[in-house]
Amino acid sequence: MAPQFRPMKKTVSVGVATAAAAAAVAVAVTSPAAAASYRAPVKDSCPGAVPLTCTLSSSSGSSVGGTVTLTPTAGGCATSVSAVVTGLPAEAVVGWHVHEFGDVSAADGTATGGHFNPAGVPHALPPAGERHAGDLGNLPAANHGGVSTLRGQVTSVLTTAAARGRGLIIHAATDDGGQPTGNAGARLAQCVLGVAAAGEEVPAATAAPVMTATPKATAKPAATAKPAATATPVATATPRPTRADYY
Ligand SMILES: [Cu+2]
Repeated sequence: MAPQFRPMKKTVSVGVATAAAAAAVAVAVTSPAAAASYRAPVKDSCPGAVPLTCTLSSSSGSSVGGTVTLTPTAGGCATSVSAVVTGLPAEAVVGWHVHEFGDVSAADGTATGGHFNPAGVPHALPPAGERHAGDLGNLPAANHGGVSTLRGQVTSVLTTAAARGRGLIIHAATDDGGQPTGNAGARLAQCVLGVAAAGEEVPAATAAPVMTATPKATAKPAATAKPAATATPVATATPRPTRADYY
């Protein structure tokens, strides 16, 4: 059951303080019991995770359309983004972002406001760690049919809980990372990130490892042939594929 604990990511961020602290944490984590108590206070639980879907409507006179999906990963603390965007110029590389508002009432997309940026940090391109939560960077180059396809790339600065109900914009130009918003030009398509019918519940999984450490409280000790064995649903701890921060 030891292998299920993967608190390394947090260990790093916490351990940065001093080498001594890092060493102490590293030692503690080697013990499952210690790991459980160590994880508890760490912000590693991201409640409200939910799969989102967004059906693009053209704006600014374009014929751009398509669908975008956001899927929670890492216990809801990161998001896997996929998209199929049509109607782009062949080989175009265009910027796209999650914008502040889920208001698509303006024909030019401006009612969606600026980039979603709750942390108030500068604009940047992925994988920069400090960037707008809505900074998705650029879509892959469109093919000769004008279709850009993206499959499951992870952004660790955006949660689906935060993105829910906000706007998404496909731009006309490449996001060059410049301030304040990347010079990505006109807004060619827009949509509102809504809850997908596919699945509602994505448990705030990360709390699980800590919780499952004590379910020995379950009665019927003798009844079940393997009380200890069943106590290890720790395996359900969500995988943390976060590292591939591509945006
Ligand atoms: Cu934008």
